[in-house]
Amino acid sequence: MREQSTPTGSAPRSWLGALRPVRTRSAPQPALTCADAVQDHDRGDLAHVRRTRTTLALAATAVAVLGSVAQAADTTTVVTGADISHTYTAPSATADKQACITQTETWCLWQRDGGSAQFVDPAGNHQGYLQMNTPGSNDKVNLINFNVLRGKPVSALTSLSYKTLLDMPSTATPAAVPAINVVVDMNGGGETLGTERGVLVWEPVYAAGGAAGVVEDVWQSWTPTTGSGWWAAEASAGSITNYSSTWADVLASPALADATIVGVGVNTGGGNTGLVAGADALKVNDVTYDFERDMPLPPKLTPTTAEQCKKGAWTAFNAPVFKNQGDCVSFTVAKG
Ligand SMILES: [Ca+2]
Ligand SMILES: [Ca+2]
Repeated sequence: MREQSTPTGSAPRSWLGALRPVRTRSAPQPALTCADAVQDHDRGDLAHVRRTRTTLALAATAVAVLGSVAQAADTTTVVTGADISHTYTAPSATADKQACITQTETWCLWQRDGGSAQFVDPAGNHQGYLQMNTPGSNDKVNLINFNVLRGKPVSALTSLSYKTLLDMPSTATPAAVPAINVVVDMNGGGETLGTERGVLVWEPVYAAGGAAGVVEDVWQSWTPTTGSGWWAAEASAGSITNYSSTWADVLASPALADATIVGVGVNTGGGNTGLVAGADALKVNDVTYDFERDMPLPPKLTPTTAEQCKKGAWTAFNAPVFKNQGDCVSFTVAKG
């Protein structure tokens, strides 16, 4: 895994007005090992009210209505803090790790050392995401779903995508955005921890665009199943050529022929000092996990007359949000 930056006083950051540390960048440090992809867990307190919704994609519905060839409908499931069934912070907590791989656990959050994660919604408009913070060099955060595709062969994962945000001023290097972790049981039959546990990792920095392909302060979409950038950790190490492998390479690896999936999720590992990053819209085959902060929606405020836009009143509207008074007026005119 790439590593970089010296600690530069990354105080906990708030989306709601707290001052952020001055952005600094340090020279890249020698890479740490890749052995810290996924391991243990402990209990935290992300307390949000659970709210899960599932929606059928309109396109898929239309296909059905038209009587075309049937296809699986994509679904979206909102994931908030209340959906995390297990949270842990201690390293090498076998009991925690074991708990996460039982069928009763779904989302497990691991926050090692100073690593932390929270579901945020900076604009308060349900455009939330999972914010991942690793202020220190050994900090680590990952959120893994231990039920999706559980027990299935690795080949059952046919499509994988997600979005990342490098939230500046991060003090980590620009390419340090959350990675994908696919936890596997190397010999199938249910993970027994230790030597059977492998982790297949995909990181944007190793994708075709390299470090230059990761843009600051912009949400970027990645589809790890369609390009290179995979590497392997723990028991799966050596099963593929690190960093240049495609998902097809993973599936073709003899070392992974009997491997089954234990869990799929997002991770920021050690060596990313000062990283503040976001992850969202984790899509595993036809299911999208939409990370959101659970909070009441603000009332919808939409102008109906141009007069309502004037004297600064345009700033109060949120459906839609306007850039200026003229924008607001134009909207009302267009609406008639
Ligand atoms: Ca096994
Ligand atoms: Ca979201």
